[in-house]
Amino acid sequence: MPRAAVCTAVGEPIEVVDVDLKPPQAGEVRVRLGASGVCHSDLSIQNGTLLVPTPLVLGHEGAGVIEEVGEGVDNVQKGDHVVISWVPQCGDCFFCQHDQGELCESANTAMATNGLLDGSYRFQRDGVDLGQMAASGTFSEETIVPATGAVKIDDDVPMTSAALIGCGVLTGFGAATNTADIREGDTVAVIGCGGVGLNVIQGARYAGAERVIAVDMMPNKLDLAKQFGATDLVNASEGDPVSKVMALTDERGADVAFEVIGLGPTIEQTIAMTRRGGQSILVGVPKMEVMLNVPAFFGVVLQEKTIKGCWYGSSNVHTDVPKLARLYSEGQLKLDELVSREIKLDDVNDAFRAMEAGEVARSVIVY
Ligand code: PAD
Ligand code: ZN
Repeated sequence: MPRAAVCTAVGEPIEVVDVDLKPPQAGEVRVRLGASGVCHSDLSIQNGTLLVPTPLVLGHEGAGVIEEVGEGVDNVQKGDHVVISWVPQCGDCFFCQHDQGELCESANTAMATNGLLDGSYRFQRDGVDLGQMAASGTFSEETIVPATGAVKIDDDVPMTSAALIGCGVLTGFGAATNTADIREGDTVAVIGCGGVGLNVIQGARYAGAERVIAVDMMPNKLDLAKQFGATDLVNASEGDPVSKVMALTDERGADVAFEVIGLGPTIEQTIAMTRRGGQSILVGVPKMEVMLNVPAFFGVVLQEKTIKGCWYGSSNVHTDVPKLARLYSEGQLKLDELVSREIKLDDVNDAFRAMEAGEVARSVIVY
């Protein structure tokens, strides 16, 4: 009987309780979690920014060890270390075949129901079905995931670091290296330097950006941004960040600007600080009712700006997860520096508080 952190309803504190877990069905695996990062998207379900059916086991940024495989599973076996992908990528659907596995159709039912790929549930609490966030449910000592959502990595990557690859790193680094087209010598701006934004910064430097202008309201986040490769720091609590970025770029704007918070006003700032002919990449997940207010002619057409959404760093998890693990082992990717504090599953409510207060890059639950 694993212990798991359950979101019972929007606005309610998370409850850490014993739950039942059914055995894996065909094409599924049971994973004993080693660690799980606490991402803003977990908080967004608890506070109602992201509206999904409740109750459910939260968590979608995890790594662990395969304990049991269901019928027909051949990509992993018992004892393998895996990163959990919150978009299980089937490899066969239209999107996977068009190199856009992050949009894999096989994940649609799971996303809508918080169940597994067929919409059925593996977790129960007191005989009542429990969903699991994005076919993951990593805020649990154990979980069942589709085998296509378990990606094998080398055993030498510590669990705390491996877990972060599963969302914040894959999304942020991928936003810079896959979603955007950053050229050697570019100037990039990043609004929001949390667990995801810091990875956009290190990804942008990896992609060849010469200057990375980090924008945040918290001095501690700007210090971290510098550690992750930012060359210029803008504190958005001290005046309009758009004019500051314009001043730093000969009034032209950034070649590529990223929004990594999920707020209407900062999305508009991101588009405004993008240069003519440049790219605005939207990563942060806004409340569902947020609409963009951008002048279509003067703001987009005349200026030939590209405004592009980013889902899961436009990543192919089956190739990008092992690549990121390798970059980490070679010392080319910072992961340990993202771990602000290691916590217990019981501390998840405090991890949400610390995230809202801007105290942490990532809290990581260690099992
Ligand atoms: P986080 O809370 O760690 O970071 C957010 C950062 O934004 C913090 O450093 C804040 O200080 C900063 N911030 C807040 N308001 C402002 C402001 N007005 N101006 C400047 N800075 C500000 O969150 P995170 O990094 O875990 O996640 C960031 C977003 O990315 C969030 O919306 C999350 O849901 C989303 C996300 N999207 C995907 C995807 O596939 N698109 C994947 C994972 C996470
Ligand atoms: Zn996430």
